Amino acid sequence: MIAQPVDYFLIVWFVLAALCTAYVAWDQFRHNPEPVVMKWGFVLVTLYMGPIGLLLYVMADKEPGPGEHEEFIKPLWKQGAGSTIHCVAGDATGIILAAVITAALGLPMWLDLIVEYLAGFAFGLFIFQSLFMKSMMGGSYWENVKKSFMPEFISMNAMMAGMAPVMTLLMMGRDMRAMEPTELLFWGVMSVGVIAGFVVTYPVNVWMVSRQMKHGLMTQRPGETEQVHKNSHASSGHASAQPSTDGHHGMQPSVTRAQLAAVTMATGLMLVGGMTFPALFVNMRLSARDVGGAIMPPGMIMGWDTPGAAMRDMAAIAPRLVAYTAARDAQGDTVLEPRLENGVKVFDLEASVVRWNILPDVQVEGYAFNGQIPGPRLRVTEGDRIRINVTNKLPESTTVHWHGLIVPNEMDGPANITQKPIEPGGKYVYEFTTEQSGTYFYHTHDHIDRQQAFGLYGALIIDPKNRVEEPQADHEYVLQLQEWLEREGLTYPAMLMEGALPNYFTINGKAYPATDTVKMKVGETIKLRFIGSNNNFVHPMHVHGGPFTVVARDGNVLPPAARFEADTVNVGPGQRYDVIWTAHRPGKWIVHCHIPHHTTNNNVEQDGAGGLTMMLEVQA
Ligand SMILES: [Cu+2]
Repeated sequence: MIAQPVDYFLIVWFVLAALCTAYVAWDQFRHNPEPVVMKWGFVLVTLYMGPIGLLLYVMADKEPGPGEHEEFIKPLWKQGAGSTIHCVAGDATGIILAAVITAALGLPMWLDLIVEYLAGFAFGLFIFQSLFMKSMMGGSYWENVKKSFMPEFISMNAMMAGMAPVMTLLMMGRDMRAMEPTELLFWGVMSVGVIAGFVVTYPVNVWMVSRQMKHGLMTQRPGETEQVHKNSHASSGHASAQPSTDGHHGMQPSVTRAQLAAVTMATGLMLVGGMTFPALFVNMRLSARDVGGAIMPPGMIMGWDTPGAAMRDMAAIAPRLVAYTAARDAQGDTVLEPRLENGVKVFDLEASVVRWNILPDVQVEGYAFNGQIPGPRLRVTEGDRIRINVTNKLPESTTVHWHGLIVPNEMDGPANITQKPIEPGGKYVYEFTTEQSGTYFYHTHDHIDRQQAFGLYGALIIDPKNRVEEPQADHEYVLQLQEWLEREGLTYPAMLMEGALPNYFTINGKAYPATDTVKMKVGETIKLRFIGSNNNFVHPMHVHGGPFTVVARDGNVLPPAARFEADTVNVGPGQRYDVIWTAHRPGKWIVHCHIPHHTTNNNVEQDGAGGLTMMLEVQA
């Protein structure tokens, strides 16, 4: 999926890699005079290293003019490049195949690296290195496997020393789509890993070629068989590999045992370092199945002991999960009319992933009941029997809790405590008789810090049987608060955690200036029902233009003697306050949170405010 700017780069990269590979393959098999194993080596390496593979091919190996290949490939740096190519072709193929398989099997990263090393070594030794040696030297395949073992071991150690940390740190960084072979980013990381491996193992290969431990590039003209070729080199003298002192093509390594032991130990240490270094930064016990595909908020603390569940909890909503895009001006909190079934008021709620505009130019991904944020308003009367059919279309389990209500325990909603969570695609029926009245709300009670932060809540207003008991006003407005974290085109659950603090704030799913304006006349009253449907902050909600009277708290009407005047009320998560405000003077009177950051949109004021701000427009 295209979710980040790097995805555009990757598309360009892989188009170029495909073109480069096609060219190298065509040129190698049509024009370039060298053994078939080497032709395949360049083709594979160009596939993995894209334009860099092409660069190596034309600078070091492609015959510049007829008959010039022998002379052209003589310099040591080119021989070293050739030696590295047939090492990387085999090793990287084994490593990449193993990476795909281990991701599918869900093996932890530390085990991935070991399997990848063994697969890379096996591919390198049994296919590229031994076949190449056989084509150079003749002799039996197994003789060549034996001769190739040490050079391949040294080269592979250096290759993996470069590739392992680059691969691991990029795969398990912020954007863990890199762990999923179905994502372009996985293949991008593999390419960067191969390039890093190439760079680290190149000096080792140059040394081994200079000591005649490995062959680099060579020339093989059409019509020459391998064996004839070997003889012709010995006789005609157009030796093309690193010139050997004894004048024929046999490998006489000029290396001491001490040198070989020291280089082997050094590359072995590089390998161990490369495979353990990432464990300083990332949790290598996790697998693609644990966290693959997750994109984490910038600034989240992820240590080598951060569990996969913690990462999944704080990860962005994957944009491809969006099932419904709401209209730009769609409203949340619309009243859902029940249908009557044998005297029971029945509501249907469906939770799904939506795209939602909190401002005309700011979209978020969210979790919504019935495609709106907040979910639809349920309005019933005290004593009603109500049934709510909940369907879960989210990618994770969920439940619904009826906040503040006296209900049978199995209707209360806490996942894994009073009920089994509703699995994706599942249903659950909540049914109870309302015994209270006032301002209430419903919300998810499964992974609440994630799901409610994404918008999975709605108002539940219960009118008293006897309406005269309720403080009256000319107008009524329900305010449901929420905090959002939206960065770089992705929506993360806002949390009081490092890296997860919110940067947008909404009343009924909209940030000012997209919030509602209520029109009133001087002398009229309005009942504001504040609902702390947000997850993180106590919002001191303030009304301009004179005090209001607090008439109810958490759904309970205060007796007249307990009601009080105020102009600011602290609405904490879960709390509700009903206040009645009188319009004394004409004009634009704002209702807003008194934490000034909460009246900005991503730290910017728009039309004088932002976020948790709305307007009471009073006419004379
Ligand atoms: Cu606030």
